[in-house]
Amino acid sequence: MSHSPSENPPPPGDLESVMTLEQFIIDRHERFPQATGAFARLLRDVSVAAKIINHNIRRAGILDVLGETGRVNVQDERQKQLDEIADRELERALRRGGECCLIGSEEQPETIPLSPDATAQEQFAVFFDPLDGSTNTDVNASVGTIFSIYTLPEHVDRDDSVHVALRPGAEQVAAGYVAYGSSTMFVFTTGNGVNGFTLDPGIGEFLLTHPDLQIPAARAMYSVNEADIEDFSPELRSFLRWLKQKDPQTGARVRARYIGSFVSDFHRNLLTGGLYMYPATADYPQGKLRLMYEANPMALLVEQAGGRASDGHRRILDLQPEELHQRTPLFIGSAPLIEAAEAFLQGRGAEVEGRG
Ligand code: AHM
Ligand code: MG
Repeated sequence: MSHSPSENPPPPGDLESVMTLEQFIIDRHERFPQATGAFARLLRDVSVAAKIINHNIRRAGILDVLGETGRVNVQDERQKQLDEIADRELERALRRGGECCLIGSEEQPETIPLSPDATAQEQFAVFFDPLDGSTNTDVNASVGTIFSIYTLPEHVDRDDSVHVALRPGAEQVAAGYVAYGSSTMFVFTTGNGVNGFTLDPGIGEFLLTHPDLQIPAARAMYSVNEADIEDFSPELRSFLRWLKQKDPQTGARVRARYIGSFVSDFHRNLLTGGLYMYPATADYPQGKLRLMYEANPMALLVEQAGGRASDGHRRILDLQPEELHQRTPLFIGSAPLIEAAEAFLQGRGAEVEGRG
């Protein structure tokens, strides 16, 4: 069932009729077996870091933390001050919590072992993009945090943990994102549906506002950096031409929306229907987005919401990662649109229904 904001909104100030993120995790305990106490604490740690990051983003102009640090990260991207703050807060929260034995971040060259002598029942590995779309921070546009959670087998040697943790996305036990938009939302899955929580800044709690999210099949929005069109393959250009035709059933036309912040573009498309694409380009021959902390977590979310994620030929969640910062082309969104994209990219565009 897709969420409708007008459906029985709670009366203002009536907090008894809404559920906090922590209550939700405890209440749904039996519905996802991996939701042990340790897992609940791990999610709490991520949500605490999200609140601190949110606090910094909301005061960014005042605190003068906008702009670059003067350093570049391992991927030759200029780091912004907020990138560093977000990375530090996530690492701190996960280190303090003690449930996580390994992290991998977009802002760090290598995975970092946190607690080699982990005594927690589970040994969680968490991969994250601390501040996705961070070029948007200087212009007051929305950004996000993305996270991906795996469990490691017991008794993993510290030196082996990195290799053991690089597993296909289908093995994630949970994934989610935080969207710092006109409100701040925490959206996650444990492989049993997708639920969205909105931060009530007055009480500092994430409240369940978007239960059981399902991505509409509608050809509503498409998100791609079309400035790169000269780099796109003829098959991809054909797909774009097809996409822009009127829907043969409804007569509706697709709209273009590209914020340049994957979390924000993904979140909008999840609510409205549509797709996000970052194909291979001359600048990024393997695609721009990273498998472990961008494509995989969003792929798990979109599949749990009834959508699909592909590199154009293969399901994202089946890709075997070789290294932490590996990139992949990405086509993600409503299932019929991703199926059509794959058909065009694989030279089967003529089979796609409604092709004019
Ligand atoms: P980042 O993680 O360094 O911010 O890079 C990923 C971002 C995505 O959020 C966004 O969709 C894309 O890069 C925008 O790239 P481009 O400016 O090439 O369109
Ligand atoms: Mg990113």
